[in-house]
Amino acid sequence: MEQTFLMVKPDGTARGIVGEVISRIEAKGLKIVAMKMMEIDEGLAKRHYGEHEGKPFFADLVSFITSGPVVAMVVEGREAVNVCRALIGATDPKEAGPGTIRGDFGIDVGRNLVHGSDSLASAEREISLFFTPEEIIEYKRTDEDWLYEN
Ligand code: ABT
Ligand code: MG
Repeated sequence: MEQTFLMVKPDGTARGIVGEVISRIEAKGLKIVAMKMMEIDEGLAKRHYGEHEGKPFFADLVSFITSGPVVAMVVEGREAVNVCRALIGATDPKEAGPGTIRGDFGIDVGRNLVHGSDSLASAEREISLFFTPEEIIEYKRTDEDWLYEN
């Protein structure tokens, strides 16, 4: 099983789609194993988006992600990284397909509602930025035997 980091960004919390995001994760069969609402400070924002440091949109990105509460999660499941990216949709909501979170709820690339780790290595890095090991909880979904063939 893989774990990935998923986060409803300040635009998503402000627009009241936290429940919608959680519902889609649960409906897909993925398991939320850690979750908290929090405010991101500048230091954490810069570490989280470190790969974009120096790019023209970096300052806006940091001020946006620190502008209001986010809901951070660790999501577990088979190929969870790719499955979550598919649920979220393309980076630019204008191009994200209908049925994806960004495709259904967003328009602008700088207001794309949800973050999902883009690789297993990013997932490990981002999970450790936001959660301690003790905050990640192990439990069984009762439908696991039917979600997975083996
Ligand atoms: P994140 O989940 O936010 O990391 O988005 P995603 O991985 O789909 O896309 P990347 B490339 O990591 O974008 C990070 C944030 O930067 C914003 N962005 C990106 C711009 O504003 N302009 C750009 O040209 C690009 C490439 C979009 C992403 N988040 N926000 N908010
Ligand atoms: Mg990214």
